[in-house]
Amino acid sequence: MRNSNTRRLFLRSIAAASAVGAAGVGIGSGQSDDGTDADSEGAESLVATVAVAPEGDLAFEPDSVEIPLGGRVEWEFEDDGHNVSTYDVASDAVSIPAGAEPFASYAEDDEDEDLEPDDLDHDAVIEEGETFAHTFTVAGEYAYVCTRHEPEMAGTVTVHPCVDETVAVAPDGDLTFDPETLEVGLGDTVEWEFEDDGHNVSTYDVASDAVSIPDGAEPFASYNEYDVDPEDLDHDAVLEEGETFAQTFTVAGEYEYVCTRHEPEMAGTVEVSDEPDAEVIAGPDGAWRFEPETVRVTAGDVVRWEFDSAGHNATSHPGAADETSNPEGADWFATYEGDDHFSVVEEGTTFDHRFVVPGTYEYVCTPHLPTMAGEVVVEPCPTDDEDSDST
Ligand SMILES: [Cu+2]
Repeated sequence: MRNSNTRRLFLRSIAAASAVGAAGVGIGSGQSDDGTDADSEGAESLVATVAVAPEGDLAFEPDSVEIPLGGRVEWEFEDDGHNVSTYDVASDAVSIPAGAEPFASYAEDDEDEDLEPDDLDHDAVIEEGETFAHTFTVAGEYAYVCTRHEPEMAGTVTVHPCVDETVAVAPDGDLTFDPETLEVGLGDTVEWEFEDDGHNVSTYDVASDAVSIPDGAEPFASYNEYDVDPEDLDHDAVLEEGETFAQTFTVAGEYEYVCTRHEPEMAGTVEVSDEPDAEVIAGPDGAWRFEPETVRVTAGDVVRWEFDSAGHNATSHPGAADETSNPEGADWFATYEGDDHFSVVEEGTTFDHRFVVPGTYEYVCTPHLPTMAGEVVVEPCPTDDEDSDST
């Protein structure tokens, strides 16, 4: 169940956001689906291959790779006795972005993933000829090691965000954010581009009295670190000119942020609307169909289902029907939790899902098969020619 914790948190946030102005709220559930066919579209840029211990060398080759959001890295083990790990209980040299989940080549079985990090066997290795793959659903920098051969055996994966809007930080050296107020849609990603040294972006109220975030949202900062309590973060930490910071907004509402070094002059606002990127009407006028049947979105986009009549559901769960399918490494989605695939929702319910892994998702309303089915086609986000390093 890779990334399932992150996903559930996200869905809870989305559900809370959707409650405003909606007659009902759908709560989704999901988990990784590794058993279905990948969509080959854009597969070349989406997948990076890393050789583990080529010719017996204690190295990852290449030792750094870059992929877009929703992309996958495949580690091909060319010798015995190695692993891939991002668990900080196993190594001091690893790091992952705030909001991401640690992963390792020895924590891929469901039963392993239910274990606490301390209870995993961090010395477990993979044999020559085997492959380990991980799909990245949170943008940022990942530093990983082979726990048996660090510090020699270490590598990085950079996952580029899908940026919807940008904000200039200290343009021309001015103590401002430009634009000062930005309006974005639900699930959108904002990237702050630092045009001068010595600034940051923060919504932590332990750092400033001037910040605020909506109920149900998590505070964020350009100096965020994985699994560090707000009090223990360095709220004076700054980025350098040329660096960027990206944040995805999954809870609607108003976010007031500051540069902790230059407030109150340096302050800005992001207004996140409740607007999804695409909408699907389920059961329009009682008809057994999804309208439109096919929606096309970009990685990182939010699709909202509005149930116009009672007795329907929407699910891409691999166990729900033969007709369902999800891209390799992608989370499936469903309007219900658990395995009761005939659970239906009430009229007026809305259900949101943010699609991160590109490919084609075939979903159904199980009570009304075979007529009631639809698909979501997720395109990779456009590649940026410029180097955009996320922090
Ligand atoms: Cu139906």
